[in-house]
Amino acid sequence: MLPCLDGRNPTEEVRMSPTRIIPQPTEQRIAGSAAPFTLIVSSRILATDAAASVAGYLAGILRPSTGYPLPIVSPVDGDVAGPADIALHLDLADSSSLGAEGYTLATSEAGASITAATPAGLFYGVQSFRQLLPPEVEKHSVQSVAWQATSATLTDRPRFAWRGAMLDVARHFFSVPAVKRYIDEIVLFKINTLHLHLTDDQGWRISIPGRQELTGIGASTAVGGGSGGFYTEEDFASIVRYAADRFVTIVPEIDVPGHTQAAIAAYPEIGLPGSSTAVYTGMEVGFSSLDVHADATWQFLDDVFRSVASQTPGPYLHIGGDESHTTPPEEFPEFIARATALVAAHGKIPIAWHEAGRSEGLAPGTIGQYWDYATPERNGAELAASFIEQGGSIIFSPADVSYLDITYDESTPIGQAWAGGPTTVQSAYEWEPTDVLLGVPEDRMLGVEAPLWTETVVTSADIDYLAFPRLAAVAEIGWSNKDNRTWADFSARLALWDPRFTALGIAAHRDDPTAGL
Ligand code: TNX
Repeated sequence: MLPCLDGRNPTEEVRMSPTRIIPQPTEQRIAGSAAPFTLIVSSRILATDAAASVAGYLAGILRPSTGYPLPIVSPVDGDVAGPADIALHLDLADSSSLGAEGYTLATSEAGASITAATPAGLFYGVQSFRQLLPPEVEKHSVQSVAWQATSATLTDRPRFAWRGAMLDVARHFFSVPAVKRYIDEIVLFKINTLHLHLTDDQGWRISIPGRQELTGIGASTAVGGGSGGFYTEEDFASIVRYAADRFVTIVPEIDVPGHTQAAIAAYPEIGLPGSSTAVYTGMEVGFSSLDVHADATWQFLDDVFRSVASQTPGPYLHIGGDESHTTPPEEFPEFIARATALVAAHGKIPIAWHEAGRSEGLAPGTIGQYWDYATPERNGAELAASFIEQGGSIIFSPADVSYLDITYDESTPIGQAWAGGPTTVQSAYEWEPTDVLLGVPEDRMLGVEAPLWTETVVTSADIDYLAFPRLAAVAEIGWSNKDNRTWADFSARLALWDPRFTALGIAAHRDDPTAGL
């Protein structure tokens, strides 16, 4: 008999992954006869100093809903974990088998333990552990529930190093708490990178010392004419810290040479001669461009890249490069070569959308972000290949399956309908990076990223609705082995996630339950 099935018919249940965890773990065993782990009022979290911050994060999840004190105890000699305790073990010797982000998790009547070679691995073990507990654990007030976790043993590590989400804070601005909320949500699915699209035609959202007009004028509006907003240096630092505490790397994007109307409104001398210098609040793309030849442009980019590099501890700086339709085509490759070199000179690894592959002078190691479709329809495949030929690697964001702003179906009240849409949860799940670009070695595929463009997205509720559950689908593609995942199994696990989304306060989209089954 399988344990605790929420009243579902057990014969139905055995067809799906035993632990129901998303993303699907590498190996999982349910000890059929063993009794579950039970959290009780006297439970403790055992963790050495190096694991204390992850232990604090775990306690932060468990204490509000259980009401238990759950002290974090540093084990001293002879202090053995009891059957109601959760023990976090950091064991560097495990790095060869578990890698930098893997973990093992064991739960049973004998106790709960998570072992990893790194704090990041422990953190992912915690994300799996919380999913073994009843969904009410996600609530913020004390719940009266038996806090049992299925008896299970997991050994788990990610397939790809890059498991990303992108949030466009330029079309609409999202406050620091809204960004932190999204970080808390994406880590549920073991996402480790948050790409912030910080600048676009409709707004410039990061403070650059010495370039006051960027935020004075450039940040003053948004799509539809709202009041915009921007992150001060302290704001941005607090996002970066909050992300780092959750093992998320922030990747800042300064989109150039197109998508630059907000910057041009602030500093007209960097725009194409004769072009508009007004702020822009519409939804068109591809009409603005920096003046590639102007010294003012390069002085501007030097100021901006220097500041953004210094505000960002992570190794990457994204320069956009997409949809630069009014940049003279013969000047675009040279611009990209110079811009990627400038990023490298400021100590960061450049990333650019796949159009930048038109340049044969990419700075060494420049990463391409592919957004053509899962079956290429434009020239994305050849442009992505150019990054590989020049020694770089690829992040996969096929627009028709991973763009979270595309509508789910005809009735989706927000979002956009291009990119082969609508994009169902099933289509967000049923694609495979190694099938997109043939001939790219797997070790040059960094991973996957799901972008959320925000022309039509205004609130955190809007973010939640478009991102979930499709981000969970893309996260599983990034984490789980390809031969270890199927839509039928994923959709069954997703259905069981439903009460957890509710408990978390995430009003996720629900597909027609009969669709795709
Ligand atoms: C395409 S494809 C964009 C964005 C838009 C988005 C809307 C690419 C790199 N850029 O500028 O916001 O479509 O879905």
